[in-house]
Amino acid sequence: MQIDIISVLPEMMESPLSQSIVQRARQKGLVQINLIGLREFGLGAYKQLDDYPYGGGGGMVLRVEPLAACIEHLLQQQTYDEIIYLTPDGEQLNQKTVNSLSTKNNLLLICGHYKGIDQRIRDKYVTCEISIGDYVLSGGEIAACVLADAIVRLIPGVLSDEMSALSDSFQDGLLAPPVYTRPEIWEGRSVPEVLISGHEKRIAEWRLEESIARTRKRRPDLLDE
Ligand code: 6GU
Repeated sequence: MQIDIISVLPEMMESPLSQSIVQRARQKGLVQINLIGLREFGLGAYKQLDDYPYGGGGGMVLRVEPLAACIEHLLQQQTYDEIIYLTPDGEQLNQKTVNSLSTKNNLLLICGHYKGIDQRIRDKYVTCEISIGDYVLSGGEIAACVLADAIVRLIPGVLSDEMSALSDSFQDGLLAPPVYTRPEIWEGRSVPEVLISGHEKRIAEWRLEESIARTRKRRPDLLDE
């Protein structure tokens, strides 16, 4: 898979996408992530990227021409299955969308900034608009890292069988059950006896019950779906 990310601040994403599971996936060649700085496509001597919104109001808007030039430059090298704009007014991200995106080959992510990007870029190029929740971030970069991380861990070969994403929260529509490791007793608190019993069937039943109880308490909306 290839994930290209356009941003005014590409450096912001270097560290989060160069650690842990995402980094291992990149080293194994299972995903290629390219951070593309928009600045070099800026206008004039000052490489201008933004301008005042027509009709007034506060904030700045990313102009059409630098974004269009950058996207067209990339489109000369490959096509994309989806061109995704990260924006708080997008569709809220969930595991189902992540699962679906993890089956694609080429994704282009566009990070918004300031008050957003000129609507004409969205009309012409963007196939999918995603928000990571009902709150406002300073830019799309952190959201792009969230999306890329969630997608990359689902690419076959990225997680070992033991780490399998199938036991993640949400993957079966339920929150994950509690987990424990050594020591067996800590400050008088014991690990649930069933987990030490060695009974695989009882352990599986206990985990399912705990998952359902936790989901009912914290996220009853998930049980309705
Ligand atoms: Cl994708 N971008 C910004 N700027 N804020 C957000 C968001 C995205 N998702 C939630 N808040």
